[in-house]
Order: sequence, then structure tokens, then C-alpha cells
Amino acid sequence: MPLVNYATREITCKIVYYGPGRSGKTTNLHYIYGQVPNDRKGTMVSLATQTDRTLFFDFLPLDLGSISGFNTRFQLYTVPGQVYYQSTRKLVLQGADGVVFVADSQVRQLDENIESMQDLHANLAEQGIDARTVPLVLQYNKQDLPAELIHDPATLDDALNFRGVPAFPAGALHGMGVFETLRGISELVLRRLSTAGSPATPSTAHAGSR
Ligand SMILES: Nc1nc2c(ncn2[C@@H]2O[C@H](COP(=O)(O)OP(=O)(O)O)[C@@H](O)[C@H]2O)c(=O)[nH]1
Ligand SMILES: [Mg+2]
Repeated sequence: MPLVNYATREITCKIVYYGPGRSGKTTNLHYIYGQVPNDRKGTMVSLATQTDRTLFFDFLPLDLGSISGFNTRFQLYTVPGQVYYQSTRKLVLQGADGVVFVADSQVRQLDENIESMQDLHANLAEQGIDARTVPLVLQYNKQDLPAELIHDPATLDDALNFRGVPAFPAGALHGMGVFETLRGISELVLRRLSTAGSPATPSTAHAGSR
């Protein structure tokens, strides 16, 4: 559920970058962080585990409109991908309003992508989030690698995109597709928010207007 702050008139949405280890989740976050002006972002927080880190920061997007007079703030999180960080992944997924699944397009990583997608579904279910309806986009990352090393988006769609959600080819290392992906998930999250009628409370909702 998004967090609504009536004092600052802000809605905060939590977006989690999920996917197998080394698919490029951290690279996405660093790229976005580097592009957002200082006065529109918080500090990047890094929680270190032994060989990987959970990162997060929040920011106010420049070009996404407000909802019922509330500004939207996004919190972006990455999870550690390695199998043994299961408990961290579950924790980070808690309360997610949207998920970006970052797949590694390399042919040799296909099984890891599939496994991570199954892991996502299981962990969402455990958090009481409906995997069939939660705002979700896919990113097919590392499309900059030589063609013989990677699967094309159509093949990755067949293997991973069961819900037929928006999918974005990307090369996060050079920023390709990063903001398209972010915009894709933001739009889904905001669309869901506005159809849910949020933020509707006795103090701001207009009785009888819906
Ligand atoms: N060629 C290529 N390498 C990438 C791309 N995105 C990430 N990488 C590399 O993949 C490795 C793992 O990336 P990282 O963001 O740490 O993965 P994470 O485990 O998902 O957070 C790093 O060496 C990155 O430089 C990409 O789009 N293209
Ligand atoms: Mg990482």
C-alpha cells in the first residue's frame, strides 16, 4: 500500500527491482540516481550483506503529475539476487506497490531468470500480494551484448512474460531503456492508485462525488 502523508501532501510508492544475481538491478538504480537532480532525491542508502547489497533511495519525479493534489514520491529498492538472501528479499518486497523484474538476457542465464521469477511469485504470495495483479514490468537487460550471447525480447517474453505485461529491452550499463522501464512501472502504479481512488479519506474525499 502506498504511504500517504497528509502534512506534506505526498504519496510514497515503493518500487522493488527484482531479479537474479548480477542481472543489473544495482546498475539501474545507480543510473537513475545519477540522473535525478539533487534537490529531488534523498540519499542512497546501502545495506551491506556479505557479498551483495540492498540499495534504496527515494525521489520526486519531475514529470509525473499529482493525484488529487498530492505529489508522488517514489522509493526504489533493489534486492540481493543470490539464492541464500531469501529472507532479505522477502523483507524488501514487503509493501511493494510495484515490481520491476530485471532479467539478464544472456542465453546462459535463462534458467536463473526463470527461477527468480518463480521465487518472486512465491515471495509475493507469502507477503499477501497478488502476483497476478501487482503492477509489474519486465526489463530485458544487457541487450548491448553480442547477438550470439543473448536472447531476443520475443524469446524472453515466451519464457518469462506470462501476464503479458510491458517489457523493455535495455542496456542499463549505458542507461539504455532505464527510464523507459521506470516510466512503465510508474504509470502502472499510478494508474492503480487513481482507480483505487486513493488518497480518499474523510478529510479529503468529497462525499458523494464517486
Ligand atoms: N554488458 C552489460 N553489462 C551490464 C549491464 N547491466 C549491468 N551489467 C553488468 O553486470 C554486472 C552485475 O550488475 P549489477 O547491477 O551489480 O547486478 P545486480 O546483482 O542485479 O545488482 C556488473 O558487472 C554490471 O556492470 C548491461 O546492460 N550490459
Ligand atoms: Mg545488486
